[in-house]
Order: sequence, then structure tokens, then C-alpha cells
Amino acid sequence: MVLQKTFGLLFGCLLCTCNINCSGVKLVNNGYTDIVIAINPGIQYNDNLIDNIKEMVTEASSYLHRATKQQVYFSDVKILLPLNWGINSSLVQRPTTQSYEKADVLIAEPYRKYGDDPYTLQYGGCGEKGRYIHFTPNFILNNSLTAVYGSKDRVLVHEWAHLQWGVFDEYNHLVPFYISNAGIREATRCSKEIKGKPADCTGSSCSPCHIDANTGLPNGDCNFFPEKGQSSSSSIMYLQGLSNVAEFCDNKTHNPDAPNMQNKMCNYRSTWDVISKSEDFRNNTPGHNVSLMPTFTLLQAKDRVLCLVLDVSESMHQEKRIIRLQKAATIFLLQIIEEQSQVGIVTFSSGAIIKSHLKPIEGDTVRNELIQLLPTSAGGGTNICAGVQSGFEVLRGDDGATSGDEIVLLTDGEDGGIRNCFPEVEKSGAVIHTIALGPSAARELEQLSTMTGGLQFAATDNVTTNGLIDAFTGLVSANGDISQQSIQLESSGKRIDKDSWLNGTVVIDKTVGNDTFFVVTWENQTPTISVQDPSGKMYNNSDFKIDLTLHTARIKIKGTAQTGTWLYRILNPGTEQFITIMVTSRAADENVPPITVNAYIAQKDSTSPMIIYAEVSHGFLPVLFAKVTAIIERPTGSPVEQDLTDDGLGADMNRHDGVYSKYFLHVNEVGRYNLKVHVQGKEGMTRMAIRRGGRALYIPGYTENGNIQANPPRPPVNEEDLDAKLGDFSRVKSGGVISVPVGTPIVDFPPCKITDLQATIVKDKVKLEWTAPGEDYDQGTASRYEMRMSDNLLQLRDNFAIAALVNLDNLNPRPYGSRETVTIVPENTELHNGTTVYFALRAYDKVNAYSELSNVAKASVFVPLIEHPNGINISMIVMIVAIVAIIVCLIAGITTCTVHRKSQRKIFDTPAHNRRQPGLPTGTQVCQHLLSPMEETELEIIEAVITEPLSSGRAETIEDHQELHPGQAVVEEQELEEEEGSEGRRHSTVIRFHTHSHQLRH
Ligand SMILES: [Ca+2]
Ligand SMILES: [Ca+2]
Ligand SMILES: [Ca+2]
Repeated sequence: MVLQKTFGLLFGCLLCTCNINCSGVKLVNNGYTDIVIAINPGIQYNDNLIDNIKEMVTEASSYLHRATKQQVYFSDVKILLPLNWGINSSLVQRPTTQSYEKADVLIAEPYRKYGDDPYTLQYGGCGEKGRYIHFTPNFILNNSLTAVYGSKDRVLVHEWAHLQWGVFDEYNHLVPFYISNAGIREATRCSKEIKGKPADCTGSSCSPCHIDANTGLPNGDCNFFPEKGQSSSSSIMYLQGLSNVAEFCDNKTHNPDAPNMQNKMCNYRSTWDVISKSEDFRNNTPGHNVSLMPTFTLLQAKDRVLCLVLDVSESMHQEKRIIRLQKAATIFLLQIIEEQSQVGIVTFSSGAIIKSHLKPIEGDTVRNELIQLLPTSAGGGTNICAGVQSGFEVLRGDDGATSGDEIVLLTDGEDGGIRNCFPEVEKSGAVIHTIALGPSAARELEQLSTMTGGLQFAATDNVTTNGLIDAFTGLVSANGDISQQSIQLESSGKRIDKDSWLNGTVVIDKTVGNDTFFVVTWENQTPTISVQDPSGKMYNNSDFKIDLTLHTARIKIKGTAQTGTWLYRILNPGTEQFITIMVTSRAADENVPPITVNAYIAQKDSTSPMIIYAEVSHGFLPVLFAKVTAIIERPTGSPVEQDLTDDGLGADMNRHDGVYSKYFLHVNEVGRYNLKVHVQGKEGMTRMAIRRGGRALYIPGYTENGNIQANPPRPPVNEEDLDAKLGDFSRVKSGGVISVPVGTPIVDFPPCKITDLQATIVKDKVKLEWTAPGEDYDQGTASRYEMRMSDNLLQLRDNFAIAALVNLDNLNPRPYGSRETVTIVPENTELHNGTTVYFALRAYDKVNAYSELSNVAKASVFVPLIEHPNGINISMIVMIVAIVAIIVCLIAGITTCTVHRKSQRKIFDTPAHNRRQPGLPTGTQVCQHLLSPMEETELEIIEAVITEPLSSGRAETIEDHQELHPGQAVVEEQELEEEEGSEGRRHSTVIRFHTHSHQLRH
């Protein structure tokens, strides 16, 4: 196969947009300013919430200052209150560009609640900013939670480190213990100086942990109980709750061996190393004599006040732009803008005209009046500033101010004078959303939205994409009240021949259904439309409102649209034309959040490729196993479609966190790249999960004077709740623009970093496995690998080029996403009990550009010493499954999941005598137990060796088995080996299982 080389363009940071982290946080004179803490509109008025937030941040400011070696503190915080809170107006200010959607910290009830774990949503890699911190109201209000999380100020600093500096947790719920190189059992922690003892406190009292003889590790009920008094003061990313802890792990205290996210994601660097090299510290000078006391400003959200500022210059006549603008803006006014908002309209060419002052949106009458005022003709030049200034005049109509108001600015033209109004825009406190139409829209346009935190859209003149309609559909409120927001369910179109049909289905899921619109558009002749609801009721042309000028047919379904699959059949009676269908709806029940999608196109820095992210969630819970497709409209040519994955590989940082990601490398010309994503959920496939990453450690308890004081266990997760049927659903979401400026150099991207290298010792050999990267990041096929090994982890990382080479000459890389497996006999290294070897590799492409160094995989030999009750001496099995860097890939499984793939699975019955070896036939040795079934661990991966005479019965095979019963395990992967032994021929199988651990304990 000939692979087409993908060239990418580098981007100037001039056009870096507000993508994942739209935060306005700045570091001014060592103090963080403009931090926004937003309270969800669903939370009832509560004065204590405000007081407690202030107290938390005030105390956190000193703690942060100490933790950063007297360098930074919290200086200025804005608390954004919900619209409906009855608060004396003299106490609150109007927000300017702040909004719930862009806040740094969210105080919100999750839709389904599992305790009060504070966490930070992190999409990106080491050193990249997170999306937001989420605290529950109970966490802020309830002081008794201090026992399990430590004081709130310390938790805030822990989460702030995730959010602002992109560092990761140093504990690991899934791998709470590991065996060190010295063969000592250690709790996963930083620093290693933290003292404590392991204990099993699941019963009525605490007892010593049961140690698995085969792995040397404690079983899953074992927790590490730190001593209350410690001499070590690190680390905040491990256990900020310990009173002595006040520092991050630095290069002196860092524990590179701990199998935790920090080591995995940050290449075994200490948290302080990452933090101190971040942008915030690079140019910062320590030492200043100001108060560490933050100032607080209360802001109160308000209903939207918005002005459409629309270009009607001569060029708007080209490519039917003016009529397309009318179509799209009509959809915005009829279907998207929320009730109680106020809307005005301005048009501009060489000058500007106010077509409508602000009108309150109360029902359809006002909406229809506004539509009549949309422009229908064009002429003259392009004066964007004139339009913006008239927009401000309209926005002042309600309260004499523009603060917190919005402008939707659409233009197709160049304007040399656009910069003239930048100072006025900056001062206005208004948010400007920009829509660039066609190839010639002013290059500086997006600076207006970047400067004010507005949304950015672009649409080409290609009518086969719904670009302009999708842009207007994406202009929903940012106030966090998703029960009021319009949600796009479908947006598609096709060129249809004469007398041919555009047929399809749209799913109305049970979380939406109010205010449901079907809109059909066409180019020339009115098509014959029929739409059928799930009960069989038909809607046809006579039920639609048809606009013969705009070539649009629209129907609003009465009441709440019926849940289920709706069919549409559209016949084109005339000559070939382009026909589109678009469906929007709103939440069906204000107490049930609809399934939502957030899409972003982002870039780490100007030399990195673009990454597309789509976050699918229900309330705050991630939705897994959806089909997510990104559609990128390019400056010319047809749009590119790419599937996004949530597999923790390539661009996707965390497996199963509901964030679907992919590199976007099809950048080959200057201009604007506009993103939208399609998400489809299928009944029985999609599933909710618990968020796992970026949490503050839930402390199981403490040791004091040798006695253990256990905390109450973390509230259990109700598995049925997570399995609750989401049913079929579909969503479309616009996700912004990245501009590639003129003069951008062309680069050839290297293969992406390998993040899942595993090493396993099997007999006298080492088996190495990883997922293949591509020629360009995650696309194509790499040319070769360079693998090296060492008995010292940090030496391998720091001096990779001189470490011992592993000969992989005979290995031809496979395409991206394939599994690579090699088995090697290490030269000059004898594998005996206690041996530890580290491996790492990088991939090269055709021009010898190479990937970042992979994760470092650890293989150590651990020979179990005891006889198994069944009398089979384990050493006779010879297969020694080592304690391996499989851990590395397991850490990636931040959210848990059950496997719902429709594949062939083998189900085993549980041997009654041993609950630690569920589902395994007689003669089975569990040689590896890598995930610990702590109370929240639903997914367990066990590697096991089954040894049995060849004649014994085989496991039962069940296809498409959907539900696991207690004690049953699903075989995820298996390999067969046969060998001649003293007892005759034996047949060994290495199996990896997925199973529900909470079921195991029953
Ligand atoms: Ca105003
Ligand atoms: Ca992911
Ligand atoms: Ca390449």
C-alpha cells in the first residue's frame, strides 16, 4: 500500500484560540487574577456557600504560596452566582466576559451522585491546562468531609495543580501497592518517606492484609493507612490532607518507581519539576511583600442580551451568501435563542444601520417579527467597526451598558480598519462571537472573539456542508442552564438526483424532546417531505411551514416529541439539487440533564499538530462507547471525516473518560478549518462511567500510635445506575475554528509517542508488546523502531541513546493501532529472582523523524515460593508472569467500564473454594493480579495461567453474552502454550480477564 505523506503546517500563536481552556486567569505580580468560581443555576440560594468559598480560597492562597516556594498566590477571585439567586443588587456586579461555561471552578450537583470526590477534568498531556475543577455543594458546605479529603484549601491547591500546571496524581487507586527493585512491597506514593501501614479494614475491625503468594502483593481489600504525624512534607499530589504535607514532590523527594499517573504522563518527572518549568514560573521572580489575602467580587449572571451584527456588503451577493445568512439566522431566532433573552439586529456595509433595537424574546410572535428584519439585499464596502459600534449602541438599550452582553458578528469581507475598534471592544465587557463566511473574511476577525472569550465559527461557500446553519445553531447560552439550551440532533445533506429520495432516521432520545424542530432546506424546487414519528403518525408538506423565498420547510412538534426513531423521506421532484435536514430540540425534563457534547479543536503549542476532542457526557458522567465522528471543513475541497476514539492511544490521553480524541493532520493550505462532530449512541453499547482522573485522594484512614482509625468507606457506586439505559441518541455539535496564517512553514510530523509498552517475563524470555504508532502521529505506518533496555529507569530515560540496544531489525512496523509483539532473550542479563529490567522505544518515520520516547516498561522476575493447595508446584509451570509494566496501561483506565463489545467470550464458573480466583477452572494459578478490587473498582484485569491436561473439559463459549453474573469473568485475550513436562504434556493458557470486582466479593 502506498501511503500518502501528510504534511502539516505550523501555526503562529497569533491565532491560538480559546479552545479547551477558555479561562481568563492571569498571573500578575505573582498573584493569580480573574479566577472564576461559578455556581450552577440548579443550586438553591445559600449564603454559606459563598462564605465557605471565600474561606477556602483565602486559606488556599497561603498554602499555595508556601507550596510554590513563596512564588504565587490567589489574588483576585470572581464568584459567579446564578441568575435566580435573590441577592441585594448592591452586593453584586454584572459579569463581563465571564460565564459558567468558561469558569475555572464549578460548584454543581452531579446528575447522579457518588460521593463528593473533588476532581479536575484534564484532557491533555503533561503540562497542559485542564478544563475545570468540579466541587459538589456538599464538599463546600460539609466540614465533616475534611477527615477524608483533608481541609478544603489543601484540596483546592491539589486540584489547582491539575488545572493550571497539568500535573497528575501520585496515588493510584487501581495499583495501590507495588514491589520495588529491592523486592520490597511499597504503597504507591510520593514521597517514599511517607510512613504508614497496610491493613484490611473491610470487616468490623482492621486486620493485616492478605498477601497473594503469587504476586507478593496485598489483595484488593488492603489499604495504606498513613501515619497522622509525618516527618516528610511531600507531597500535595499524593496526600494533601496530611498535616505535615505542604510541598510538591521535587527531584529530591520524587518516587519515579511508583506506578502512578504523574510518572506515566510526565515521563517520570517530579511534579515540582513540571510546575517550576511551566509558563507561570519561567519568568516569575520569587519574593514580594504583598498580602496573600485574595479579593473577591460577586458577579450575578443575567439573561442574554444579544445583537446580531450582519455584513451586507456587496460581496454578500456572491454564492447566495445573503440568502444563506437569512436561512441560518432564521434558525437562530426561531429555534436557538432562549426565551427571556433580548435580541437586536444591526447590518453593516460601508456604514451601519440598526434594524431592530432590543426586543425581549417571549413567544413566537417576537421571534417572527425579528425574522422579518433580517437583511435581504447587499451592497457597499465592509466596515466591521461601524457594525460593532452600532451593536454596542443596541446593547446599551436595556441598561446603558454593554457589560456581559453578546454580539454575533458575521462577515465575509476584508477590512483594513478592523483594529481601530479593538480598544473599545476590550473595554466594552461584551462577548463577541465571530462567524467568518467564505474565503476572504478579515484575517483579524477571530481576534475579536479571542479577546472577549467568544465562540468562533467559519463557513465556506460549499453548500454541501451546513456550515453556516451549524454555526448559528452552536450559539447557545453559556449560563450553564442546559435544560434551556437548544441541542442539535441532526444536520446532514446530500445532492439528490431528480425523482430520487433523501431518506433517513433521527433519534429523539428520552433526555430531549421539548421544542423539537425539523427543518428541511433545498436549492430550487420544493421537495415532497414526509416525517413519521415512532407511533406511525405522519407529517407531510401541509404540516410544514414552507418559505418559498428561503427554500425552507419547518415544523415544530407539539408538546414533547415522542422518544424513539423518527423516519424521514424527502423526494426531489425537480432537477438535481442539494437538500439538507436539520433537527434541534431541548431537554425533556428540567431535572434530567440531556446528553451533551462539547467539541474542541486545540493545539498544545505552535509546533504541535491539532488535536480534536469531543467530550460526551450525561450530567457530569462520561458516556462511553459512543461513535464519534469529526467533520472538518477545510478552506477548499470536501470536508474530512475522522473517527475519534476514547482508547487512551495516540492523541487520546485517557482511556474511557468520555473524551474522544484524534490528531488532525490534514492541514495543507492556508485558511480556516472549522470543526463539527457527530455523536451516535446505540442502545446496549453506550454506558456511563465514574470520573476518575485528577481527584484528591479519598483517605481510607490514619495510623496513630500504631492504631488504625478507618474513615467510613467511600459511598458505593450503584452499578445498575451506570448501566441505566441511555438508549439510542444522536448529537451534532460545532466545535470552533483554527486558522492557518500565510507564511506557515510545512512540517512532516513524526510518529506519535508509544504510551502502552509492556514487558512480561515468560520463562527465560521477555515478551514486549505495544500499540504501533503511525508515519505521522497516529496515521500511516512507521518505518522502524529503536528499543533499548537498562537496569536503571532514569538512566534509560535520560541517556536513551547509549543504553543497550534491543535488536528489532526483523520487525517491520505495522499500521497505527495494530498490536506489536516481540519476544526476546536478553543478552548479558540473566533472569533470576529479583532481576529488574526496563525497556523503552521510539519509532522513526521515512525521513528519520522520531517519536517522543515511549513509556518505560518494567519487567521483574518474581518467583512465587509457596506450593499451591492443588499440589501443583508453581515453579514447575515455569511460566513466571512477572510484575510488569502492564500497570502502565492500567493506569490509563481512569474511568472504569464493563466490556460491552459484541465479541465471543468465554465464561467460566467460579470454583467455590477460592474467591480470589473467580471463574477459573481447577489447576488455575492466578499469577498476576494487577488491579485491586477496592470498593470503587468495577473493572479488574487479571492475568492468569491455567494449566490443565489437554484432555480436560474446555470452557463454555457464549456469544454476545451481555450480563455477567457474580464470579464470572470475561476473557479479554488469551494465548495458548503447550509444553512437555515431567507429568506429561501440559497445556497452558495466559488469559486476561475483565470482571466486576464488586460482584466478586459477594
Ligand atoms: Ca446592556
Ligand atoms: Ca479519552
Ligand atoms: Ca512523518
